[in-house]
Amino acid sequence: MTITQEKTLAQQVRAEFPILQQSVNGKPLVYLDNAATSQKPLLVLNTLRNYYEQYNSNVHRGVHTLSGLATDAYEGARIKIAKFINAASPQEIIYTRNATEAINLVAYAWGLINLQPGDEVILSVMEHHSNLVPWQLVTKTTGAVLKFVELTPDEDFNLEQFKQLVSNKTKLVGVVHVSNTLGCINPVKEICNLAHHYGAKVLIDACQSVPHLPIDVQAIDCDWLVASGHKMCGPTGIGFLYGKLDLLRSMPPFMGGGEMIADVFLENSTYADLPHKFEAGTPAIAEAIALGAAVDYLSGIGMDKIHAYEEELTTYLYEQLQQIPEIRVYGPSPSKGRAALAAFTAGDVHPHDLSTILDQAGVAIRAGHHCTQPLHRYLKVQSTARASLYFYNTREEIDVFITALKEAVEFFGSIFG
Ligand code: 7TS
Repeated sequence: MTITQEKTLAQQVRAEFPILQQSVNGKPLVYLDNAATSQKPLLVLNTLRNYYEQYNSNVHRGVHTLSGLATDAYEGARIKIAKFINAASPQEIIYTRNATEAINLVAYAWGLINLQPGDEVILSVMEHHSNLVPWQLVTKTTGAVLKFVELTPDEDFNLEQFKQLVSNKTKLVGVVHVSNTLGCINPVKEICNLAHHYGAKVLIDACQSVPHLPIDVQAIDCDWLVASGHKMCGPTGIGFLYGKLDLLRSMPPFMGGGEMIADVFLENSTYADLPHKFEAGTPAIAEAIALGAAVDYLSGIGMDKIHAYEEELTTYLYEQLQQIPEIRVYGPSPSKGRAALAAFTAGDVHPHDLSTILDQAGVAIRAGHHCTQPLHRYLKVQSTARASLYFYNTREEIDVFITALKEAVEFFGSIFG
């Protein structure tokens, strides 16, 4: 893809994101915090508004017209999500509040009853807290043991070490597809193959991959996969769990209440079929429908196109950062395959200070541990600054960011140096 085509994609879509048209601190907003949450196109905003203006109603409950419309749209969005990740059936898609809730669902509904004392759960040191803490809680209760895959010297997933760790004792492997800090794209298909050889199940945290790469759950052959709607142009408050049908069928409900039952008696109940068994209570109806619109929007552009565009943009970002001697970027180089983000430090300058100065230039980046505290500890750094891109970002925005970053580094250098 040529540079002209790159610019064309961002330019084509830019006007559809009203929030990006504003100034912050007197400067045009340069939004580079997409790994935390993405911005929303008009299609998604209008879908939310239309729902509340035209057919707001509870789903699966009434036979009246509005309830029928809401139910059709809610279930229609499920079909779109299933197609988007190539699930075999929409029944394999469970709506959750976010990826965190989806992981907790698996940890509690599957982990609590399937893990025994001495069983092993393999995670990696680069996991987001949401793919660590639920497993800490569940292994403490069950007596299962946590094991961790570390990094290669170039700060990538250590597949060779994983091959040594996985065994007949392994019952579950939980791995992030794209690290929100290192930007590495992990070999999830190979991880699934190896784990399945030993009869272990695999959960993929796809929070940072579903918004950016084409995903095919059947090709990956994962047992579960989770994502958050708000990182893929959708609203907050909605995410999903994909699970293989038989596996989801074998799992007991996570939460009890309305919507998830077949028959209720005073002492016991029978449960609804998938996916409703896991969707207790009134769901996030507007948000689910709007997530369907986000999927339409992304599919309309094409995930291959988004990925190709972001690859070039990421390489440019990485190269520009490498030009600043004080900057240390974490994770593998783009030649090894890298997602659209870069976490970095600038000598002794505190990332929060960097972020504050950049904000004055209208540039939004994140500073902190990005909910990967163990990874930061492993890298022997307290916190990092992170610029994360999406397909509506341009080279010119990266130039604005780099210029402001250089000025900030020089400013702090003149104070401390
Ligand atoms: N997994 C990964 C890899 C993530 O990046 C995040 C959010 C989550 C799980 C949790 O998502 P949630 O929607 O359930 O909260 N990551 C970030 C981030 O990097 N900055 O803010 C949130």
